[in-house]
Amino acid sequence: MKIFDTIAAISTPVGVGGIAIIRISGEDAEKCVSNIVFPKCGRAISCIETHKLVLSDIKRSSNKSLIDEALVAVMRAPHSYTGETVVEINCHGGYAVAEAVLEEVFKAGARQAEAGEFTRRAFMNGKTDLLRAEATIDLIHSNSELGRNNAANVLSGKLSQKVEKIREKAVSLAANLSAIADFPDEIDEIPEDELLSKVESISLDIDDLLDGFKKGKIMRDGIKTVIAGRPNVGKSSLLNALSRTERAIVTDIPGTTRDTVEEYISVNGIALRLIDTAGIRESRNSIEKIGIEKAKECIEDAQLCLFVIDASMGISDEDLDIFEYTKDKPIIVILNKTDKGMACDTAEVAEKLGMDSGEFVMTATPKDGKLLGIELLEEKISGKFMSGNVSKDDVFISNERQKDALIKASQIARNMKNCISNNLPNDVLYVDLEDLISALGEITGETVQDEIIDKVFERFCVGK
Ligand SMILES: Nc1nc2c(ncn2[C@@H]2O[C@H](COP(=O)(O)OP(=O)(O)OP(=O)(O)O)[C@@H](O)[C@H]2O)c(=O)[nH]1
Ligand SMILES: [Mg+2]
Repeated sequence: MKIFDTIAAISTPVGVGGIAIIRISGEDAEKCVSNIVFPKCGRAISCIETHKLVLSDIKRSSNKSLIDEALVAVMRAPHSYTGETVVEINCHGGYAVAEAVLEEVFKAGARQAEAGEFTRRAFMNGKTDLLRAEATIDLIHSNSELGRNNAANVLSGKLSQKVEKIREKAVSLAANLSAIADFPDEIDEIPEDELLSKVESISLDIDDLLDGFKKGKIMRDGIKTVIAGRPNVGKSSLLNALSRTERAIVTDIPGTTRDTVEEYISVNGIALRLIDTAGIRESRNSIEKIGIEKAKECIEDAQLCLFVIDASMGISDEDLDIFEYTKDKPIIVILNKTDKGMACDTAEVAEKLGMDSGEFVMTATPKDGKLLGIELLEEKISGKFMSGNVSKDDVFISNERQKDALIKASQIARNMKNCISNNLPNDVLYVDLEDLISALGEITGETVQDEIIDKVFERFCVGK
């Protein structure tokens, strides 16, 4: 166990709420509260059972005036989140109480914890690996069911186990090669086909994990989705229908939406950052012009474009001009206002857009009428990004750091296969294998550099 100084922070968000939690971790955690926490049972905090909540008076150290009544728990090392002794004070929420308690804890010698410092200590003390630490922050930030489920699975160690299994295969092969090199007369060489199949198996496992990245990233970060089209085709109505809100203003005046309007929604467990934009057209109005420029910028960095056409008007040259902007994006074409009848047939639209009409979704989103096609649209959106079923137990890598280390490992494995096919000596293979083991160790944090660890914990909030 490494020894650090004692840190403290308010772990709950700032603001009015039922409770606030002050967390203190370090060798002197108990000492830092011994003069301010007075259990109602009359015992000193040092005599309180570990991992048990005790109702206590929290008093100022100077004049023993009462700050609050709180539930306090001591979790003695090494059985705590950080691996150090941790004290948690569950006081009343709000602005003044937690600040007053924290001030007393600082006076007693603790210092303000930095962002993610509690989890960083857990990592340094071997309580968690880097994958699981990242999952902690992903779980806190998750805003969709699939994102939450994946983060929870990673936190439970499922991904670490997968990586560890691949690493074990590589370590075992390295041990074999090393034994052969040390005792060439006693241990037989591994036949080429057997060697190749061992490396192939490692390579397949790595690529299998890499294949899940796209899904994992979408689960974690969601999809930036822009609704685009001509004025008045029903873009804002669509945002409202998908978000089940009246978030965007809907009127029959073309050019109603000027600025972008955003709403976070969940579509079949996937988070969508849904952005409604100004209808694109030639405009002389300076405000509308800015809105139209913003719409074009939004389309440029969107991951999905919902391109809306007013089916009751048919497809126009203006529609086709806007479609040009969306050309390189994953796109779903929506034929809206179908309740008013169709002025075009889908084959004609498909031909003009150069797409398969099976890709279209027909909707009706009248202000006070019946919505149609919204569920189908949701299925189309999720289907576009989540092909195949995702089971509750599946676990995916989800960030660039994990992906980069796996790509490195995958390239080394490919290189090893070439080495074997070209009959290069085992010591060349052994060097590659060491690099591969190190790349896999980077993922779990076993062989990772300090700067990468710093980057991981930068994303954390204070108090976690
Ligand atoms: N009948 C019918 N009316 C619709 C439908 N969708 C939208 N509307 C009406 O069409 C008008 C324009 O709808 P909006 O959602 O504001 O259209 P928009 O594309 O956001 O328009 P701008 O913001 O001006 O670009 C409103 O009067 C809506 O009630 C639909 O499916 N059927
Ligand atoms: Mg609008």
